[in-house]
Amino acid sequence: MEDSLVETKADIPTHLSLTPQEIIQDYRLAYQSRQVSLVGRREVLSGKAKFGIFGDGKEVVQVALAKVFQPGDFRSGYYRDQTLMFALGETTIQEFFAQLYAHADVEADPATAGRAMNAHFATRLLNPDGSWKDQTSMRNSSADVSPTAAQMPRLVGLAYASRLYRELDDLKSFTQFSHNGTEVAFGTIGNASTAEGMFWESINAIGVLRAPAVITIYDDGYGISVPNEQQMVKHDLSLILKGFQRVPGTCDGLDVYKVKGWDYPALVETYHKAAEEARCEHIPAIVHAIELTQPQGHSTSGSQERYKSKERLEWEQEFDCLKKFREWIIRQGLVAPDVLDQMEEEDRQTVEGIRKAAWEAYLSPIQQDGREAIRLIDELSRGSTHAGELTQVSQKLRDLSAPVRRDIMVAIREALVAARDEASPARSALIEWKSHLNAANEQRYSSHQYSQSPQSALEVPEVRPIYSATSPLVYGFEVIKACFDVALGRDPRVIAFGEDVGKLGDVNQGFKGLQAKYGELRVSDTGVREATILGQAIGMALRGLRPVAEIQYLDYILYALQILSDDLATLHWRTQGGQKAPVIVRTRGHRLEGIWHSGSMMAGIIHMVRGMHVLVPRNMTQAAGFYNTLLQADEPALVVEVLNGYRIKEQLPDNIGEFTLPMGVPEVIREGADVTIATYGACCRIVMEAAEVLSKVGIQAEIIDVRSLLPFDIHRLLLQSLQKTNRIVFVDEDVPGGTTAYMLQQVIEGQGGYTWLDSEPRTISGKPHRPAYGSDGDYWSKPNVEQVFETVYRLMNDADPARYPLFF
Ligand SMILES: Cc1ncc(C[n+]2csc(CCOP(=O)(O)OP(=O)(O)O)c2C)c(N)n1
Repeated sequence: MEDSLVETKADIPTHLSLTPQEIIQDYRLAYQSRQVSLVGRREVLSGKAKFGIFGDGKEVVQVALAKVFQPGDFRSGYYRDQTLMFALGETTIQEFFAQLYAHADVEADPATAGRAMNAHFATRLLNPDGSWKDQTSMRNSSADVSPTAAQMPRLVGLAYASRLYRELDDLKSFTQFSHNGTEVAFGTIGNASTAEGMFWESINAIGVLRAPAVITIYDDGYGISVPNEQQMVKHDLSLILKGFQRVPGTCDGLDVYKVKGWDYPALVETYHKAAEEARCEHIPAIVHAIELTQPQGHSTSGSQERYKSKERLEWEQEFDCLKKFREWIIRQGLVAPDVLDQMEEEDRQTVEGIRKAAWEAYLSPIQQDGREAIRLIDELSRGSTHAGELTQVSQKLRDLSAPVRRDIMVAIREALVAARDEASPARSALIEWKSHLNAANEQRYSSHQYSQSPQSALEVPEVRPIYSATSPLVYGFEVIKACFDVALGRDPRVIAFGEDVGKLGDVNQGFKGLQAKYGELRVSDTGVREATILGQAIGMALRGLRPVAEIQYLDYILYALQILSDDLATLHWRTQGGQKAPVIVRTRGHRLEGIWHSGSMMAGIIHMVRGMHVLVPRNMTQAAGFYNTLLQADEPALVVEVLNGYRIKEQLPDNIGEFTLPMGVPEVIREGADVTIATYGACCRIVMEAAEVLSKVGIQAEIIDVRSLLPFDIHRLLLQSLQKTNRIVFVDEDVPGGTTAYMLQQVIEGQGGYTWLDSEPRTISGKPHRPAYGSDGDYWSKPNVEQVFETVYRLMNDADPARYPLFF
């Protein structure tokens, strides 16, 4: 043990006043959890479940941790936490098995409704109508994701929210989320996952923000097969975490505890200290739980004998935390061994009983659907000339002892193919029932990608901007600033942060002077750490705040893209509406100068963040309208402002804080009858300029600013324009086949635009490489007026060469 690390004691601390009953209850819970792992693995190996990952070997740490987890606290953890969730009463053993079987019913698996893999935990933070529950009366868990360490960024915000609730007086009334910031956010992570950059970025951010997080590292020496020697310098996390260690008496840094993961009394005391400091003083902590084991290996898809030595496996048996816990209980004389044996036997039976109930609950509705399919197919076969074939189809289904829903759909399809030449009431009944099944499964697997609540962004009523004779002409950045000024003044939950957002008011001054006006906690600077800026926002939003998180340039969103994609965008869907994080991500892009300040990789983004709204306003007034809409909604969104728009003057609406822009509604910014040009963002200016030139040669282009890529043109305005012009061109700065191809697919396939085309649809995009530097680099890397003009003219020339002869 290093001197500077807080040492834990081996004896049961009397001041914790643990009763023998409580200790035995902890043991039994840990024992039951071990049984769940053993039985769970058996279920996978026997084919009832597809994959299993379990928390065996980590039980004792988790029962100790659960003791300090209070109502209002949050967990951000990973797949090893079953014992913690059982101990908190937030996941039942039956729910655990339901998830293992992929029981797609939110009643059976309230965490993910069968949508995520097994051991992906979450509590339901929302009422069925999408409104928040009272978090302070529940023990809360954010929803797990599989990528290693991806639970860490959101932990930053979950913990930091406590600081905001404590230090901002205007938030004191939000007692549904916090009681004076006394809530602790508990993170868990495996030793090997600490090799991820996100772990270090998060630890650093938590330390800098003085966010009350207690992070447990379960150290079992391996990451699947790779030992610590190949994971981290000095093979010992506590050693390398030393630099983060708080100097006693100061608030700077984290407390780092190192404790044996099988040593129950030491663990109890460690968590008691760590949680107390975090809760009362907002001092974060890391608990490095060492000497842990993995009795069944990493998961059901491999065997640890292939990579662990005989000596290591023997050591693991000897140091199994349950074995050690049991020995300690007996040594302490808390219970006689034979009584403990009897309790274990009872617990084994309990777990087996629950498993059985979970399996039956999972299978029974599917079997019921199977029986109905068999009945309808048998009905169809009566009097059919294909009776033989149809009977075979229904018999195949009948023979399956544990059908899945796919088997039923396959049988229906086979039956309909067999009876394709025989129209009959029985066939119609089968077709009707098939659509009923499809609709049910659509709901089962695809609901809640976006908000279904009355606060959906699509439900926010449109309020038009009001202009008067006195509406001033101001720079674009001043429009943004005026909008956020109203938002911050109106709602104390609105918290803005990012690199240079605080003192400077962002690099383009959209928050100029607002930190001075609203304080350092409302408008803040952050370190240069995009993934955790986003994580900070997710955690805060999960705790009822309204973060506006800034990524300084669109180009740098790639650092946060994994968290955007895996965590934020999937959150509502992967919990089937159980959680939401209405984060507004603000960034700027498309056009400035050079390779990493003028990116417009919109297709890369929109394809990876389905579940979020992606808005691409062409000027700052439009951006402000989107912010006003989003601040009334309960959904996450990304707003990409146009980088070169801050110094362009716009008229400031009189109702800058109130007017709203609808999502998914394009705007016709120039009318014309010959060709439709769909574009967005900075390209609007270029296309408008090209349209002027086109008009000089007799071509009237209708220009539509798409404004919102996700959702896209929900009222089919582009189709209406195409019906008029019969020609369409898509323009943007992304790579060829990027967002232009997406828009083309939406209109030509999605809206059925192909039937209205008189000319081939065209796309105009940037080059496949990144934008080159300088004005000429930009001109030859991105769409320009000449290119738009020539492409559209050629289109018209193809249609009517006599009227539009080539002259270039
Ligand atoms: C980003 C990412 N890379 C790789 C994986 C595959 N993977 C799953 S678990 C794991 C090892 C994790 O080891 P550790 O953090 O020690 O946790 P343990 O499973 O041992 O509790 C790996 C590499 C993943 N899920 N995510």
